[in-house]
Amino acid sequence: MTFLDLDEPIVNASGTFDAIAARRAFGDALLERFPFAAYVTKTVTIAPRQGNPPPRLYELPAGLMNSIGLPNKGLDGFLAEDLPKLAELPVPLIVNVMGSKREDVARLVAAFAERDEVAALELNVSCPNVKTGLIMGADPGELAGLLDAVRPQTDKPLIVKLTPNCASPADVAAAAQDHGADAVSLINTLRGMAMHPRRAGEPWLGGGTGGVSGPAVRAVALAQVREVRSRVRIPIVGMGGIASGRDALEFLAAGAVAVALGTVLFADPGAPDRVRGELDEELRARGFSSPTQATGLAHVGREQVADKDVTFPLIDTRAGGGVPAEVIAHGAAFSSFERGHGVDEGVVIDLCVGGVENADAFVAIHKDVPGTDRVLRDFKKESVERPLHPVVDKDGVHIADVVPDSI
Ligand code: RRO
Repeated sequence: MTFLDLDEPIVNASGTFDAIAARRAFGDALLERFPFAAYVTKTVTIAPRQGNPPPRLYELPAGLMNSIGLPNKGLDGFLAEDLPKLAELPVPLIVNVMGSKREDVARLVAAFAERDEVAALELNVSCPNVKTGLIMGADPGELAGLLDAVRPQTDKPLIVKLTPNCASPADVAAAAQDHGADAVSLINTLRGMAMHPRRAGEPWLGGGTGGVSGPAVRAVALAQVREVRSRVRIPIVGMGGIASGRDALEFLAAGAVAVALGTVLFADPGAPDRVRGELDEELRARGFSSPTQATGLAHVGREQVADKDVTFPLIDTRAGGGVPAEVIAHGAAFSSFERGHGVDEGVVIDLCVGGVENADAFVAIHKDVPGTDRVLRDFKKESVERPLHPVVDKDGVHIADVVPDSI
């Protein structure tokens, strides 16, 4: 896998799984079967913080709202008390850091740069619950300035955690990439509020407003992952309401190389194993042998043909040497039939970008879906009338033939 060389695609979202408390509860059993491919810490700041006044949580019809306010022991406390414990986890450790000034973030990053226990850093520029939390993450210019200060401090991978609370997450992601970020993760929570049930006009949360997470934000997150993927080449860790293997597959298809579970963990601590099992089923049903093969399916054809060139490898060519023909066909299947939109000839033909032989593969997979034969017939007709256009990746490697006008 292209993200930190993980061979599994599921990590935790920062702040939603306390590995130290879990170790206390489950002992070494936690280490023997750690539920995530990497562990992301709760945000660390330079000075210790108490966090926001209670109440800190509010349950929503389809999610959760939090206003935790970043309680943590501060850099020194984390280094002395938490890091030694987290270093015992059997997976790469990603430390999430945040500061209200560039210099603070640079100092945090420099401190962790020296620690072999730390595999990567996640820059939290997206917390909705502290006054300065969003300033650097909502504006591409601010984020560029932050990365210019932080990048020289470490060779470790830097992951920028993006906010959905801004005009253009894709612009921010592009600034992150251009100024040295190795990956982006998205989304952090969406800002929201709840009124006190008895005291009209007063907010329920002690912090006033909070961050909305869970199934309520999944569609927003999916759209943003897809949009960011169409702008940047660096790996994306997708998150936002993922609660099933199907959800995970959709985030991969939208362009993520790994996914994070967050809010679901509070209701279902067994979610990592369950989601991984379900994802395997989803992948197997489509003939994929690894999650990587599903990455970027929702992009197949479109950006490539628009540019007459590929602006990013849809499926990392370092991992597998190009996009297999079946993947293109599966992509079509995933995007149309499987989405339950029925057989829309136009859509299916548009998405059958791999050429006639791929359309055959497509039909082989979906031979029981009513209308498939007719779609194939029409597709063959289309592709004969309109010559296929070869698509190459950024290294000039041929990855597919497409029907140019149909995309
Ligand atoms: O601690 C929090 O209130 C918090 C943080 Br740092 C964050 O990044 N996102 C969130 O929803 N809550």
